[in-house]
Amino acid sequence: MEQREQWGSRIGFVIAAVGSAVGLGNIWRFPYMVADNGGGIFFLVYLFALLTAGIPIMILEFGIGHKYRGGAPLSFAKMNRKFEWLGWWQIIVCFFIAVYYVLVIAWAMSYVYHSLSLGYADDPQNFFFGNVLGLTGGPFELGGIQTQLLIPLVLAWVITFLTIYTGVKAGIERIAKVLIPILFLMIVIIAVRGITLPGSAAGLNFMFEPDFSRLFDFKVWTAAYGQIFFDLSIAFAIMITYSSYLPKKSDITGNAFATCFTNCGFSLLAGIAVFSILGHMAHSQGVAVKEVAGAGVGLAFVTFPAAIATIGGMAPLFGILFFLALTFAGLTSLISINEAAIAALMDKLDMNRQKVTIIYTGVAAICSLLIATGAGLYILDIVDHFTNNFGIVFGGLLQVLLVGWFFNLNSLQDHINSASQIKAGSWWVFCIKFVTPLVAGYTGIMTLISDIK
Ligand code: VAL
Repeated sequence: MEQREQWGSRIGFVIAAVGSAVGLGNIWRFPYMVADNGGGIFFLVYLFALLTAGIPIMILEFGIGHKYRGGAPLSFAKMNRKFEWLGWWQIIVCFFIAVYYVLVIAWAMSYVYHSLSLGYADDPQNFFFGNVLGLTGGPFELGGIQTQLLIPLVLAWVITFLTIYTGVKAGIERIAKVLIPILFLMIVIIAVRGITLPGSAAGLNFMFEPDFSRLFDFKVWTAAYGQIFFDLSIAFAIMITYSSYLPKKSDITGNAFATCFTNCGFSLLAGIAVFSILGHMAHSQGVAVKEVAGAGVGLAFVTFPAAIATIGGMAPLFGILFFLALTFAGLTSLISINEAAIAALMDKLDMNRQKVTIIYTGVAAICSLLIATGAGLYILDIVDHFTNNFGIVFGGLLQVLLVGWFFNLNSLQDHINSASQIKAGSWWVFCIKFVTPLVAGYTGIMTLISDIK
């Protein structure tokens, strides 16, 4: 057996983990989750989910990967042979996410190009559904893939392939070190521009003002928990895989806190950037923010482009910055989603990185081309719903149940604490054993019931 690859440095690992966590989930998904789920109340529940599930599970996953030094299936199998299937469940989730995730990156790439002329500004709805997605008829019309999507789609796969093929340190770590700082800079520039626009305060109020009547709405809880899992890349094999490349002596909890806070800080910035600009658009049209904000998956591609156009002279530049940020964030995450699956296959088949990468990315790329048709958006919405609310939430739930209740959690706790400055104490055990299973179980079951109805 070859020796397991390693990150070049601690900071390299944290940047790669942040690169995975910060993705479309933060820029594209987070704002529409806020908009669809009661504004500030969603944000509060999201923070609760971060503290009780996000951080504890990140520590757990970093601990598992680091202790057992394998991708998710191998790590779970080393804990207990009977747990291996859970790892494969998480890998299947990765596969489904990768196949649609790359599509959204392709949309973002094509919007970088269209920002030059603001081609999307006049009629953003028709532009997105007609020009970009090629939908002219009903929702299930299966049109052919648009050439303008084919090029970015192939490009996204080529970048992903080359990065993973090159390896952990020379590929994944290196690309994250280049793209992530640029990404943060771009979002800061957009947020600063956003909050200096007239009307931005109304947009921010919309994001932060809690509608307490929805505090007990299970949909808000489901959305917030689902968002935390997706957003932090937890419960679907990625963080276990990334931490399996850490050196022996590593500060597990410190790394977990750094990754979680940087990621959620980024979501906050992205939310501020998006809602302040939406606030400005609402202001210039003389309507309430609520009326412009609720567009579901289309928020970033239909509503936001229209809002960008209201900025004035610098609009094309801000369009480019926004969609480039989306592209960079998406690529470093796409790489991690595929790395989780590739590492698992390498462990299982005892094949080298290069061979597995060629086969796996080839298959995934073909599948994504197949759904990149006119019906892509609808497929995407359905797959997103199922992978998040069932695949990820139940995968996370089973993980905390199995590891928390059917495994000696204390031995893992000792391992985590051996080189960590902040200790994972009884608060951590309490969150893993009780809080997360209860909330994730409740929201998962409620969603199942409402879907069946
Ligand atoms: N966490 C990433 C995101 O927020 C991916 C890996 C799902 O987009």
